[in-house]
Amino acid sequence: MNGAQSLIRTLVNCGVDVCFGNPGTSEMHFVAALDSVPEMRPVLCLFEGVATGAADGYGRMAEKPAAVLLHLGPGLANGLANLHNARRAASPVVNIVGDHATYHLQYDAPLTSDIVGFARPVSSWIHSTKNTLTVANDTARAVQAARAAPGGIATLILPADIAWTEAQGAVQPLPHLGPQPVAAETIEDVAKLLRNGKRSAILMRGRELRGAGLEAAGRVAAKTGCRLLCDTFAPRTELGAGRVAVERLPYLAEQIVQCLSTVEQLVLVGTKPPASFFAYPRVPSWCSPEGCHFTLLAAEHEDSSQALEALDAALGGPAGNPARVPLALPPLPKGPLTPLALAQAMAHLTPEHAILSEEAITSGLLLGVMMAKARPHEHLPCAGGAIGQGLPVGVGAALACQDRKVICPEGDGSAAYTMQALWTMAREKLDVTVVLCANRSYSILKIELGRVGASGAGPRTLSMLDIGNPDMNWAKIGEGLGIESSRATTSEEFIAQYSSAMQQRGPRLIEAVL
Ligand SMILES: Cc1ncc(C[n+]2csc(CCOP(=O)(O)OP(=O)(O)O)c2C)c(N)n1
Repeated sequence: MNGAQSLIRTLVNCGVDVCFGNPGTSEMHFVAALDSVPEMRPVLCLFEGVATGAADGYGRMAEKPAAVLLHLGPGLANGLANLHNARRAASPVVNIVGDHATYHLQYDAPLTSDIVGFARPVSSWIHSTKNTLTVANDTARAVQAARAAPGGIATLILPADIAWTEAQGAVQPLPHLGPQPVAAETIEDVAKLLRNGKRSAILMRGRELRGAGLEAAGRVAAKTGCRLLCDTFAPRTELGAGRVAVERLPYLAEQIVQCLSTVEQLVLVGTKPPASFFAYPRVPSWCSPEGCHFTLLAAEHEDSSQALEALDAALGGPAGNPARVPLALPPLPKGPLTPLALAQAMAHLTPEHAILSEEAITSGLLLGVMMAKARPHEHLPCAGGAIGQGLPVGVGAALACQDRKVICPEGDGSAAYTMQALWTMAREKLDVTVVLCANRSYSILKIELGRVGASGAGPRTLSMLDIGNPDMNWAKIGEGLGIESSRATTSEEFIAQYSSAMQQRGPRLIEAVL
């Protein structure tokens, strides 16, 4: 068994059995080892940002890491923006970066670079394997580090000579470093706080926005009258009819300020006090009211669901009956295809249990409103603000949840960053429907141009925000990358195409011309 085989076998032993990658010469032994470990599913991505984004989507949905295989520093650099998003989502990712053979580095060949320097800002753990005696243990440590609560990016650098030299064999997984329990005193303190008669809200972001944690939060709110809030870009939320009602913080600073204006005490669960996404002249970055009291119920690495259940128990009294979201399906629209019509049609037709990897930017605003009361589903937004993650995250989510429909509402500008994901969807026959919101513009930046108070904008400025010259033909791009694709210019056309996509399995692209 060589180092590469030892590494891949150990990954599989540790439950990591999907690898998104884009290899080069220094990773050829890793690639060659794939046939000797058939339990590992390799997924070729044509751009590294697709591989890293797919690993983010996979990690969010599978709650265990996928591996990523990248080609030295430049391959890693191509994948960094989506590793940044994955870090913000606290997704577990085992990030394997091939390197030159150890003895070759001294010659400073063209692809030599500071891999650790590239990896550091996004990684919770970095290690360069130095010999074949340790490669298996290094791999087990990488998986342990990626999975350690709340989840992070473990970067393992694999020199080519370590990959090709005889190694000691594979090892078994190390213990899982799961979330830590929250101290009983903290629970008691928060229970007391929520009984002091002040106007309170609980702000959530992580695991507690699903399942037992969310239910417990609902009971706490029912007992105490506190509001339940979640971060604007909480990485994975359960939404739709029947779920415990949670208010999502708005995107714009002044709207967050308004939303929080009456809050006297804010209980934080795995998150920070809200701040605005960007700074704007004369608009505060800090969005909480003056004098607001903050308390941390659970840090990101702590067991927030258990903390909310314990809080519910500590509050005592009769069982709280959570406020739940009612089912309110909008009517099917007619006539021109507008963002409102698109939102109505999707909310009306999207099946239960769908996963929405959503990066529709301005076209997603009304979609969010409509989907909030649609059938129960899960929502994966761009957690780190670096666009070009919606399609890759859709790839990863579809591989993690092969029995569920994945839908990618996607802005055309955002899609253009990582459109190669369409090819991987086609190749892997993933059950993903891409709704390409073709407004031929960076619409959000037109809004931001006014908001930042930039003056003197003329035709050159506006040309930097216009992506309609020439128009990208997404139906043809999709077709060219192997996906069944169509174009809808009216509500009726969109409804027909989206309904049929919901009824069939496999990859589809609908270019919604808005
Ligand atoms: C990596 C990265 N580059 C650039 C941006 C800046 N940016 C934010 S939104 C946006 C345009 C989005 O356009 P589109 O997806 O078409 O959505 P629309 O604004 O038209 O609704 C850009 C360029 C970003 N957030 N991340």
